Amino acid sequence: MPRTVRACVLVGALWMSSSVVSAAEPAPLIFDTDIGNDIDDALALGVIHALQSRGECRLLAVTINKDEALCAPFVDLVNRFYRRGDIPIGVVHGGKTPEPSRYVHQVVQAKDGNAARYPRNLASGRDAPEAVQLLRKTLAGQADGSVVIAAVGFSTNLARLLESPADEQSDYTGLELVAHKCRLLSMMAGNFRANDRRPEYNIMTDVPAAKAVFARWPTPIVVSGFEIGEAVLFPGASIETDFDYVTHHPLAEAYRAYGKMPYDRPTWDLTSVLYAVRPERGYFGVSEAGLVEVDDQGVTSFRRQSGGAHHYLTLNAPQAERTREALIQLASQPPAHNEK
Ligand SMILES: [Ca+2]
Repeated sequence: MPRTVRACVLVGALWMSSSVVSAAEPAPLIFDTDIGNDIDDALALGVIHALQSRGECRLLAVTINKDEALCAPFVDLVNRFYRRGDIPIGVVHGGKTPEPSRYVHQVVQAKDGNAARYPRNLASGRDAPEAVQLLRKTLAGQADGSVVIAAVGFSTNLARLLESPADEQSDYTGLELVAHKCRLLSMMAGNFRANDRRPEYNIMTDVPAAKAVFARWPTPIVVSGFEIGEAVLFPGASIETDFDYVTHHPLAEAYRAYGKMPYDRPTWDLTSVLYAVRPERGYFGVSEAGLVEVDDQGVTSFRRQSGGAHHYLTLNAPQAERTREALIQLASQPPAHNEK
């Protein structure tokens, strides 16, 4: 057995055994996101906060792979809204999609009188640490085999992490850090519907990075393909009613800014977060083991292989209903009262 395959099998065994105890231990979670492009990233961040309030995860850091200066302040104000304004935020340098977001500006710059509607600590992403440095620092401080990464944007930051050399944060290279510290990578990426050769946005936007992650990432990867989120729509009616427990809700305001209400948006990134924290709850089916491959156009394919480290999510009609209900409840859950 080649060494890399054996390492995957060993990590896979660790993953299986640790998932049994995950109900008692909050999952240490990193959220890597292109927040600011589509609105599902923003709702997914709300879902993470709700899961943390329920004691199921602990958000260690958010790293952003959309290269736009107001995305980090948006994440910061959402974290502040959920009373967790001290969560570190890292930003990509020289990354993809620098164009302005359709919704973060409206929320970051919203005012009531002369005061910012949503208080925040960061004025600009330029004041935030670089993402790979933050990933290295965050991973170095965690227990071996513990960290779950939910990656719902391009693979820019994660590919650079794998390439990173040892530094003052850790004697490990990036690849070694991931192999030692991570338990699971849950990604929104690709397209696994039969006979559908369309490239998926997260892959297509940074093909070399996606190729590198699927070829080299040393832990199990579970992908939520385009078809999963597309089958579970988040209802605009929920935005209109379930978020009214406060006068101004940053996620509802972002959703209204993103598109003409009322509209229902696929839950792509929310599904990936839900699986990352609750892998054992049966919201989804999981494919056989295999390998995800990415071609030069960004088209993904899946090759079954015994002992392969990759799986993709599947979804039947009852699962779609359960997932939708869970995501509505979690996204609209108010902040916990006693959180920092
Ligand atoms: Ca996204």
